[in-house]
Amino acid sequence: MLDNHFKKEKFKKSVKENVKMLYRKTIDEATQEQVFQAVSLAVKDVIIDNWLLTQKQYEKDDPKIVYYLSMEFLMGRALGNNLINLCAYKEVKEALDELGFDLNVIEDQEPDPALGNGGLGRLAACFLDSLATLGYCAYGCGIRYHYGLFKQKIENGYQVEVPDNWLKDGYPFELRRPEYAKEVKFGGYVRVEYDPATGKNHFIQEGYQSVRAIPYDMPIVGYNNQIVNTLRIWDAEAVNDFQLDLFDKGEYHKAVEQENLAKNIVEVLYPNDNHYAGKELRLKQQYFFISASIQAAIEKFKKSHSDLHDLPKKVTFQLNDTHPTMTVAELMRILVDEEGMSWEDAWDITTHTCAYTNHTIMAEALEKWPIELFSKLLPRVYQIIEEINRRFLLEIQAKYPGDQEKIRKMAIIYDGQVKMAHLAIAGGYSVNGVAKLHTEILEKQELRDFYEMYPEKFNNKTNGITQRRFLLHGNPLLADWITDHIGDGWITSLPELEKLKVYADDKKAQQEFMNIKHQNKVRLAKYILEHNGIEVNPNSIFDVQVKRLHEYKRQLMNILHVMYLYNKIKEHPEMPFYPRTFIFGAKAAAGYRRAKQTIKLINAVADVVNNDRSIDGKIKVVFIENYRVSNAEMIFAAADVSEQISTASKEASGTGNMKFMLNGAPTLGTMDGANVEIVEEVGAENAFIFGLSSDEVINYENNGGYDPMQYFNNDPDIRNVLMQLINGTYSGGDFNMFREIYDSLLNTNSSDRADTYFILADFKSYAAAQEKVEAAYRDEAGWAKMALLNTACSGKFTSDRTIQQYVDEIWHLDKVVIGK
Ligand code: CJB
Repeated sequence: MLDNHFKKEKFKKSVKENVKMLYRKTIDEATQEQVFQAVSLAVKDVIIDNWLLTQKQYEKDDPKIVYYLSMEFLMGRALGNNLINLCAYKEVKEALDELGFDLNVIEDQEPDPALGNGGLGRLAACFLDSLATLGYCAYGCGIRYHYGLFKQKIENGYQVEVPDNWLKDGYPFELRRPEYAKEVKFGGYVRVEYDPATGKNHFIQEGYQSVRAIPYDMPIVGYNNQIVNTLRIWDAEAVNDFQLDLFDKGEYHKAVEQENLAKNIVEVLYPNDNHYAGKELRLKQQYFFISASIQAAIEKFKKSHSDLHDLPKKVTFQLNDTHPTMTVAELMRILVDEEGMSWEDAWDITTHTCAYTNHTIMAEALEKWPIELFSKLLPRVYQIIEEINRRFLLEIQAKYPGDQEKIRKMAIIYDGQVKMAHLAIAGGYSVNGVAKLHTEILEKQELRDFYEMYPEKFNNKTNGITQRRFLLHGNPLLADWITDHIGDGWITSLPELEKLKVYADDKKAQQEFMNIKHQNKVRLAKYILEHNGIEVNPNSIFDVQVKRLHEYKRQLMNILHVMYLYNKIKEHPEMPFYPRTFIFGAKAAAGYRRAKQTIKLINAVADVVNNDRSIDGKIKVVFIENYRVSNAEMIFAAADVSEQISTASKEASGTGNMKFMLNGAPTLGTMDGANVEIVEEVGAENAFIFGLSSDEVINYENNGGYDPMQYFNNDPDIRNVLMQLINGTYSGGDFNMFREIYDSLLNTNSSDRADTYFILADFKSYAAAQEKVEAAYRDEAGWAKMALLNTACSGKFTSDRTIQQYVDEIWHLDKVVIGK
């Protein structure tokens, strides 16, 4: 699908024109950043034509639409990805070469739009890519945060957060759409007006403050199919910049407040992952983007349909976790208050239009809002939730007469709090988990009462990732090699990778495969040297753990194991040891103290180990600063070992695990999340599995009986490592620097059980699995086969498969083909 705009000469001309128009410069005077802007505009020009075509086709076909509502979209850079999906990457690379520019350097000029924290936001981005590629009509709806996730600097071993001003130079791929602005109302009170003519009450919000929601659209380019969908992110503006009438009435205060509300609401993404902060501003953000998105969706629906009762046939609102659950109440408000529908009809429509995805069972991530805060900020929406709750409790009572326990556990409003997950389950037609194990835990443990009441709503959708970004773009050498061997069908049909299995024992294929891995390791080593000043050996094993820093993900266990290995090498310098580079990348939430201490510990260990000449460079530890989508692509491509070591039952799915597998890195992990399915696909002999099972963990949690002290007392290796946290080994003699980490593992002076995440229980089986990794790596042919099989068996984990399952089992969308 080579659009003629990408005929090289024409493209070059367009870039030069753009440089001239934008900067009054000739191309050889332009900076790399200016060339990035000019190239992006030239690409956008092509995209816009397809965007229009897509719009026309949608108008003609009138397909069902999914609105993917999410507080987070962790998109990563767009330029390279757009070129990949337009099938124009190589042509543009050549064109730029001829102009004297390197496409890689130009791509590097783009800020990483980081409108998300981690897995949940990146999943949303992969889903948009698959939806467009599969030809489904979908809108991503979110917030145009002025500051995305902070940039991480490491100073003296500690994380320092730097604001991410990603819009500073203007973002070339977005399109402001003021004609679709919506008004969103906060606060005030509800006046009830009885209408004798109809016998109905009308609910009128008064004395409120408003914000104008302005949409910005970003194109989502499908792969090689001319489809361009839309990610619509909402910005906020004051309703009137200068409300003269308010000034006249002396309400200066109110005018300023409205302006501040607008300014604050979209200012910054909350940097928490798997953790709910409970701030009023966050609730404002949620209602802001939901109200605007639902209003826009209803308006769009009404343009081409006369009966709102048909909404469920044409629209699904998919709630990405509980953050957008306000949708249930806002849709009810619009249908009842604005469209004059009966409660019963509105409820029937709502409960056939909304669907909810659960992404975590971590208790601290469960959103519960105090009713005072909620009702003050959103008085009418709160009334509606009260009514939903009242009716829901009647339903529970009818099903379980006299069972107060059910009410206590299931009510939407209880104990002065609004429980968002309960609202999402009651108000929707589907509840899904994100991996088999996770969905099972939801059904049997976390949401058991709801599963018992509505078994038909529950289903599993194992996560997936897009191979277009994480292989075709991120690992071009491997992508080409695969295409040379099995053709390029895998780009849109990942299970075709299975055809690589016949090469698993082929010596030449093995060598080529490992040679590509080596080149990717050299590329990463260069990046590490440039960005971290650490020299690493590409012939060592690259053992990688990259993901958000969270106690349940157990980066701490990883670094404690490094300390243990280092002790062993020091004690037995002669013992055989295959050189290893332990690579970490992780941002910690700004207020998460324990996580930040772990970062310091990793860097402290790195300092000691990397500078100890006596160990001959056998171990290197690298903490890659500012882990994000753009460097992730390079890291996955270069990894030998994929560390997926969360406490079993805690990681809902994981998606990094899939990206490593796709790039040929075997999993070293627990039987948690989607690791279970990875092992199912590739075989236990091609992974390194260790640790407590989720049943064992849950059993300890429910029944007690776990005593970490026992490991400390009985295992001298463990004791030694833990003592080094408090004897100054890694802190230049400071006994207190890592005391809190030590206490968290052994001491119960806090209310939590010590070693909440069973690090000591799993430590020795982790160390044993690590030994197996080393032994396996020494067998070159064996390792090459294992690595190759990981790639060959990763077909299930494409987000194309996940999306097709959402379509078949939840959304029931119609496929669209341009020009048909
Ligand atoms: N997840 O990234 C987040 N943030 C949350 O607040 C809750 C969950 C993650 O979602 C991913 C996508 O489903 C999962 O793969 C991951 O296990 C989960 O932690």
